[in-house]
Parts: sequence; C-alpha cells; structure tokens
Amino acid sequence: MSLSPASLESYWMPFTANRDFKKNPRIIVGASGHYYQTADGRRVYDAFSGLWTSGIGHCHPKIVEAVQQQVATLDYAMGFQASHEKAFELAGQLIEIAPQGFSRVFFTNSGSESVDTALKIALATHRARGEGHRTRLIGRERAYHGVNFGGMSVGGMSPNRKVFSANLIPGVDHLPHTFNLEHNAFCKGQPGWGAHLADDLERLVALHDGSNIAAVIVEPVPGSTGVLPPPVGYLQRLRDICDTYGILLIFDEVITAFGRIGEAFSPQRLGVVPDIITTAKGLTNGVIPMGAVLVREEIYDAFMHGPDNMIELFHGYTYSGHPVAAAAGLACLEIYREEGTFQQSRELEGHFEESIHSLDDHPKVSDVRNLGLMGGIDLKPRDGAPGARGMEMHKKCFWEEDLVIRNGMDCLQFSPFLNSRPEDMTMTFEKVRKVLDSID
Ligand code: PXG
Repeated sequence: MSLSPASLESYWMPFTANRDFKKNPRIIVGASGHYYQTADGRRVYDAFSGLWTSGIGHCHPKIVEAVQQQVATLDYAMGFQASHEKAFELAGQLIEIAPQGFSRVFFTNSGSESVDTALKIALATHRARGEGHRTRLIGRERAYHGVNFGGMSVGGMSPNRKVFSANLIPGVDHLPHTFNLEHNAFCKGQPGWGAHLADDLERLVALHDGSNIAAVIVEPVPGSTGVLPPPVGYLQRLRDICDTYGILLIFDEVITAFGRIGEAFSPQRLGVVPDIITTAKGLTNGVIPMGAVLVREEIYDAFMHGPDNMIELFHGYTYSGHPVAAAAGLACLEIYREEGTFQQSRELEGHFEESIHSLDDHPKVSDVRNLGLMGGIDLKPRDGAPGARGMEMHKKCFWEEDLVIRNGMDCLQFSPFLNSRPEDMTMTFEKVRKVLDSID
C-alpha cells in the first residue's frame, strides 16, 4: 500500500472509529461494476452498493462519459440569478417520473441538505399562506435525516443527538418507531402489526393543537437504523391525520427513491403520497454529490406572490444544480430508463428476500427484515460489548471473504445492486453465515 501510517493521520474520517481504522486501514483504490479494488490488490464484492448510493454499479461508462464531457465544457455556472440548461432538464425529467402532483424541484448537494431544505420549505410555506403559527416539526424515533441541525433534531438516533442535545432546534416532537420484535420478528416485507402507532400523531395534535404543527417527516422505510418496513396501513394513517389538521407530510427518500424499493419513488410502491420528497444518493448513482427536494404545485404556488423581481425563497447553495452533478443525474436517469433498472430491482426482490431470510435460523441472529432491495439482520449483541459483533462481521467479511457489508452497531445492513446477479446475492448470505459461524 502506498499510504504510510503517518499519512493517514490528517484525515478525520466521518462516522468512523478513526484510531481503530488507521491501525489496519481498509483502502479502496478503484471500482468497476459490482466490485471494489483494494489497495492490497483484491477484488471485493460490494453488497452495500456504496452507501446505498450506487444502485447500477460503480463507474458506469455512461455516467463516466457524461461527467468527463461536462467538466470539460462547463465546469461551474453561477446558480443564483443565472443557471445552465442541464439543471432545468434534470428537474423536468425528475418531475416526469415523480408521483402525480409533484411539479417543482429544488437542488441540494446531499441528503442532509435536502432534509433541512424540506423543513425550511415546509415552515416557509405555512408562513406564506398566513399560517406562521405552524412552527412545530414532528420526526420519529430511530429516524436518520442526516447530520445538519434540522435533520438531527427531527432525527431519532441517540448517538448522533446526545452531544448536541442542548442545541437541537426547539419545537420538535417524535413519533414512536415501528420496530417490534414481539409482533413482527422475522417479517418478510411490511409487517401486519403496527398501523396504530401512527395514532400517536393525534396525541401530539391534542397536546399542541394541530394548528401549531408545520410538518411531519418520516422515511417511508427507515434504512440506516436497521431497515424498518412500515406496518401495513401506517403511512396512510399518518397521511390522513396530516390532512385532517393541515399538516404537511415529508417523505425522506434519500435511500428509498430511484429503484431501491422497485419504483422511482415510494408512493408508487407503497401508495401514500406526501407533500414533499427529499432525495440524494441514487439521483447521480453516488458519482457526484447531489440532492433534490421535490414539492407539489400548491407548495411552490404559495411562494409565487409579491413583486416579480423579489427572491421568493431566501435559500440555496453555491452548488445547487451544479452542472457536473446535473450531467451525472441526467445520465443516471437515462440508464434507469434504458436498462429498466426499477423493474430489474423489482424482479430481484424475491430472491433477495429468500437469501437474507436464510439467516433466520442462525443462533446469533435476533431478527431479519427486508423490503424491496433493503435488508437488515440484527445480531444478538455480545454480553457487555454492544456493537462488537457487528463490527467484527464487517471487518472479517472485508479481509477474509472479499465482501463489503455494512454494520450499524449489531445490525448488518444490505443494499444490493439494483442490477445484481442472483447468484451474488446467494453468495453474499452464504459468506455472512460462514463468518457469523466463525466468530464469537
Ligand atoms: N436521510 C436519509 C433517509 C438518509 O439515509 C441522509 C438523509 C443524509 O444524507 P447525506 O447525503 O447528508 O449523508 C441519509 C444518509 C448507512 C448510511 O450506513 C446511511 C446514510 C449515509 C451513510 C451511511 O445506512 N444515509
């Protein structure tokens, strides 16, 4: 490996055990299709498709070419009070595949920025409608909405929140999460039990009065907190309560959009339509950082008043709609259309479900969950060492089995490629079983 131990020190890595990592670093030097190339010369199968990002595989030639051409043609264009063609084209194409009623797109550079943008749009929409008293935001336990202050505040991951707890934004409540081992263990797809958990929103309405609540934000299927498919009827119940009290419903689809659950967006799969959708990751297949917030026409409309020369929403990023990101996004959407990616994903679901649930009987496993091409396996934690077993699985799979899997503490997560080969899914879980057998 070309990096000396000393040369690893300057980089403070995100969401990483830095000291442990730097003792034996897992360095990736190349990627192609479904494999990474490691610094020690191995080909490693990527069972997490990036970080839920790269559904059609790494270094897809069409995206590579689009990015190369774009960077040599227009590397950057100012995005405030000026723009470039590809940003408009990409917004138009996103609306073509969006659920009915969605008509406008705001570009960001990440999932975290998409979430904070969505929360700001929700608050500003109410104010523009003369309902500035709607200030409260409602998230959910075990939610991940990124790491910026808004997303962290509505999020429900205690390790991410605890250090900043005194500085989280005020006026936020949380619905209960939907994970329940007693009723839903080893469930395939959406559990039948748990729709009533959405009724907690009625409790918050009674407490605060619905007229003070701006928005509810949930991931249709929470991903990074262990893949928690929504109970049947749950999302509809949330939608109904939001409608009754004039509350906006935001779906955070940073993971679920672009084929991860077999459609472009979750409403097309799960049948419940929110008012605002956040995306990132699969928008460019992870190639260039980019996020997008999609809104319904009524929301955009609420801002289009006042003098024509006035900025309607004082929000945006230097890199909103960046030309190279937009080129990557356009190439990506073209591939989704041409290769029938969402359909491919749908067709793989059965095999994925069967493969991941082959671990149901393992004595070190306490639960297995899946929906679309999202899967989670909960390991029983070691006594007094929560997270140790999950981390050891990640490392052993990487070093000994040439397999990338992701662990969040003791939950193993799987985000297979949307164009996976079925035999690779089988191989993934055979290796997981083998490594699980071999560790304490
Ligand atoms: N919302 C959701 C639902 C996410 O999953 C974000 C927002 C934040 O996106 P950015 O681009 O700001 O990171 C995410 C990100 C994991 C994992 O291991 C999940 C995410 C990121 C990295 C790892 O499950 N989700």
